[in-house]
Amino acid sequence: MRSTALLFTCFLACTAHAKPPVAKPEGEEHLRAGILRRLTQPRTTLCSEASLPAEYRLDDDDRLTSQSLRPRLFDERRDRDQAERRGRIPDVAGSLVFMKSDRKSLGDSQGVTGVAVFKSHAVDPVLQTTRLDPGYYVTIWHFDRGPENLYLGFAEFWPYVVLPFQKQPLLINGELHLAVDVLEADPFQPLGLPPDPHRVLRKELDRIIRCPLAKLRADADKDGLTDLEEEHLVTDPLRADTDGDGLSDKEDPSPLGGVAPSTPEQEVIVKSLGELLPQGHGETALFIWPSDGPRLGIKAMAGNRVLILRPDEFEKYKSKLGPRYPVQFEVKMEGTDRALVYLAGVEYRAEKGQNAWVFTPTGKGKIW
Ligand SMILES: [Ca+2]
Ligand SMILES: [Ca+2]
Repeated sequence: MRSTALLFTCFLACTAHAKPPVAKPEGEEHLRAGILRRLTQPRTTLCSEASLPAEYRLDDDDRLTSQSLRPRLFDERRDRDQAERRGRIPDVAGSLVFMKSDRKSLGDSQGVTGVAVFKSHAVDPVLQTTRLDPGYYVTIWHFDRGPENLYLGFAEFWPYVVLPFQKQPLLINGELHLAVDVLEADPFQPLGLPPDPHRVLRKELDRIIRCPLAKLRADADKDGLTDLEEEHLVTDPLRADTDGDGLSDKEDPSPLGGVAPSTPEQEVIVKSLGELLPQGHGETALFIWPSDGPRLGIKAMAGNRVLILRPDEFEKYKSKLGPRYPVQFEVKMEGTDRALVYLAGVEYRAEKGQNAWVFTPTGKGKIW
């Protein structure tokens, strides 16, 4: 009788605190339907744009329309030093645009000790090997709970460039206020070299964008990626493990792929993407690989994340989120234990040793 009562008590308590059941791997059809549905939904824009009030505008001498002027900025160097002393950003490391910690810049926020804007490739893909078009993140340091990193939903030049000078209060009434230039890249001519990396479609200087923090923070499935980040990763914002492989979207190096390799070629693919992609400088870097094959679960990729998209999904991705350049990747098998791999401009000889694949650069360009 006593054990029955205990059991009943436990049943109530355990039910109340039960964790959701572990997701089963999703079928390809279900995964694909979700990806296509999300890619056909309109893109979310959370920041509204207006003219920057005259008192916050830059002097002509300070006028920044190009990144090439940034090294001249003493304030920025000082702010960078400050950021480095603070230990930088634990989750989203990238390049610092500015950091402010004076009371005037922090606006009407309570319990906030600093605000920084960083650029990162966490959800905006690396262009093959060139790190153009990083996305913008804001970091807000809270006195009682440490730093908070929030994605702003746009990449540099798509269409904004966040200015290193910020004269206005940054946090007002639950919104982030940022001085920006509109230098909208032409999607048909996005390649080029600094200081004019893009042909500009729309140019408007001295703008301000206002981004509601509560909306930037929204994370419906509580997996640590915001709804906005998930939109750019094409993951399901209502499901913490989109591909059902047991790894949450945030931890999963291939959040749209869950299948284990079942052929030697798939083994080489998984190992190549896992080991040979160029590493970021302490930042998570997103690569896109359009593939007709199975969506492979690519584990143990230090610092990298790969989105595996079918060719038609990749076209929809570009229509929605802007032109992107997938990683160039090919595998040519020579029997079952040798292969040639061409990844991000470099050719490797892959050979299966005792239990692992070993890659050696051939020193040649691709000849097949
Ligand atoms: Ca989420
Ligand atoms: Ca997963």
